[in-house]
Amino acid sequence: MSTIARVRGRRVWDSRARPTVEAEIVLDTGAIGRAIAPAGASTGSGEAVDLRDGGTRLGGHDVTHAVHHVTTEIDAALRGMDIRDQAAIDRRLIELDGTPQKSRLGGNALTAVSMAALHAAAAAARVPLYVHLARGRKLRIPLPEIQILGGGAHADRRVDIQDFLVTCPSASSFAEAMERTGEVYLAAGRLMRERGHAYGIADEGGWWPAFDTNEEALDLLMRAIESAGYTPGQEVHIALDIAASEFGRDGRYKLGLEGRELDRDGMAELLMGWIERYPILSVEDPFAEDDPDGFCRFTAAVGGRVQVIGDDFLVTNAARIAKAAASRLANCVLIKPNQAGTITETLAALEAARTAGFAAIVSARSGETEDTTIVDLAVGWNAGQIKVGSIARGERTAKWNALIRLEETLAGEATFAGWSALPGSPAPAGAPESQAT
Ligand code: 2PG
Ligand code: MG
Repeated sequence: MSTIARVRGRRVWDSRARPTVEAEIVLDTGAIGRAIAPAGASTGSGEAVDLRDGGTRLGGHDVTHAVHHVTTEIDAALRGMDIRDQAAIDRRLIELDGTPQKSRLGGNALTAVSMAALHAAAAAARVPLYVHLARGRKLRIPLPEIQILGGGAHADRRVDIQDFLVTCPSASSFAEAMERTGEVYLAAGRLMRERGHAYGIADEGGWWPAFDTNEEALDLLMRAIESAGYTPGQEVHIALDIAASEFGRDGRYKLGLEGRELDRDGMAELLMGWIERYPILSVEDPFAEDDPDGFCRFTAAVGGRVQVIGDDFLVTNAARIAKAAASRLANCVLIKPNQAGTITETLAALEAARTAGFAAIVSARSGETEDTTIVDLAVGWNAGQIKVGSIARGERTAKWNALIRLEETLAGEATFAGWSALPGSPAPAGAPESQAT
């Protein structure tokens, strides 16, 4: 048995030039686990809360208190614990924090420590993290959803819709899906330049959205797919993250770019019109987190042919997912470890999704680092899908390139999830059972 000898926090930097928390766990054997907490911009009100220093320094985003908690209180509480017992470690973190949304010690502190514990356990077992997580279960290489154009809170609200993504379930491999996406991304860049609009990129690496309407962005994406030599809806499909909580409240949706306000029905009509006209396979957060009715009606109308994802609304929370399942509010859930705050709660959310018959997408945040823990979670837990932002910028490519390597390593053992990852497909063999990791 290996036990925790020391836990240490460190202030490092994320892709938005903001400080974030790195945790390092050293075991009595000398083995080390290390992980970095990511950070969201379009956050759900129910998710674990990052502890930020506030004030004026570094825009109030500094994390010195959260880092201090890791090195003092958390270190003292976890020393001597069995590294194999992730559930007990996470329970102790939750009890130590003592608040419903982890606001005392910080969701950022807890996420980093919980993920570091997972890495330390894998290091102690001398296996890659995904192997440690898989426990002999059959694996799939996840289907990626990849951003081509940014928007919403990740691009100064230059367009209302947050993510214009592509997904390639018809690809024969992950590597092929990436190649198709790369062609589309480059074609979109060429088209933006031709319009005189290649001004740069948004938070997650997608092209900066210089458009007059949301539909203009969709049209450009269609043309990019075609100009890359693909047929939209065959080789390449469209996925959207509406992130409607950012502009919707009390059943009203303010499309700032187009200067109009829609009610719930108007919003549904707009989205259903897009689904008719564009090869959209997946829609995330089509309604705001305070609008379960909008979600339910939308899922009832299009859930048979489109993946409807709850993100801000479900916040990687098992109880919320179970409730959403009962009212058939969505058919897919986003899984973000730092929304839950610990690995054990993240896995519970994934299990709740499985029980509900929902598909699942392990997701990065808009503020990211080189940390690739979510790649191991997606593969080891056989989540089926992954979303990491665009195909550009190192904090994104760190994850994609790790998956390229894994697909190669696991050739013959793991197949590319492709269509099987989408809702309505039979549950994958080897779905996680109720155990800590
Ligand atoms: C989302 C994520 C990632 P953020 O809404 O799905 O795209 O954004 O991390 O800002 O919540
Ligand atoms: Mg989202």
